[in-house]
Amino acid sequence: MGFLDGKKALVTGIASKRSIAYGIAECLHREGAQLAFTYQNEKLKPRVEKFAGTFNSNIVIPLDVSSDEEIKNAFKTLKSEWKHFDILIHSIAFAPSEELQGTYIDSVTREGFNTAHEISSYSFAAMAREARPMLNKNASLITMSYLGAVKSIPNYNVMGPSKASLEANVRFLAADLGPDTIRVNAISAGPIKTLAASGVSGFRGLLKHVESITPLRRNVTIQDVGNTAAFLSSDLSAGITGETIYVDAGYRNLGMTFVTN
Ligand code: NAD
Ligand code: 0WE
Repeated sequence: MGFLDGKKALVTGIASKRSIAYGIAECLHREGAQLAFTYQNEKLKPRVEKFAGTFNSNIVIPLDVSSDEEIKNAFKTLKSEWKHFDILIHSIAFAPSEELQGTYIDSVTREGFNTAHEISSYSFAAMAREARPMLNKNASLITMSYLGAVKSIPNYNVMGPSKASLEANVRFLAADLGPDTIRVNAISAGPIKTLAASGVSGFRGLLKHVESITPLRRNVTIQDVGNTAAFLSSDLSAGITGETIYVDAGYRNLGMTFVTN
């Protein structure tokens, strides 16, 4: 008996076993949810098919969120498998790598700004709209954010404004879907070494720094994030919507990062 028995979840954003979406899939599966998956491109297709198999799923759908057509088609395909579903996991972000280094003011371009916002924020609203007619009562939509939404973090640059936009997106979607008893929340995770993070120079140093000063004196894992996603997916969190929940071992509440003990 799991607390997600009988729920159906669509999971986006798996690129590897280290992906946050993979940790979320593990926890949703453990609690009894049935899963469906999307993959960004042909290169990722066989990998995601293999992971789906380990979660007893054979629903694997192409979805590159840069195309409105693909977003529409993904939900059309899902509908041929499931008439209705309960949980949508959005775990997708992208900005051009040149814009994740140097100062914000010098690296940001019109095109990079638009790309980051489109892929990392707009796509969540677009998916929510397509999913809406298929969502059951008490459905839960979850996206992934980062502290750069609310604080300036070196090199995170244009991703910061795009996560701020994503968190605002969560509040507006929560207002629209709340009357249908559909909830929308973000999880703001601490840094985790995933594919998206491995391209970032100085990421190891960032992990070491966080580990040394964060209240729990450790980095978070994809299982920490997955367990919170399972809670937010379930009726245990029925009173929470429009919220950004921090899964960061306490980092964001530090007022000073100077170590005294
Ligand atoms: P990841 O590289 O494993 O996952 C990123 C995913 O985004 C990949 O599966 C990729 O296929 C997908 N993606 C990118 N562009 C896409 C597009 N056009 N269409 C469809 N999919 C696309 O990395 P991750 O760290 O698991 O990232 C998942 C989410 O978690 C992102 O929103 C990221 O901002 C967020 N996040 C990551 C961290 C961290 O430190 N790793 C911390 C907080 C939040
Ligand atoms: O949201 C993210 C990473 C998102 C991301 C990563 C990449 C790398 C490869 C978006 N686009 C790209 N584009 C690429 O070409 N995180 C929260 C992880 C992260 O990224 C950072 C961080 C942290 C934390 C970048 C700089 C500083 C800190």
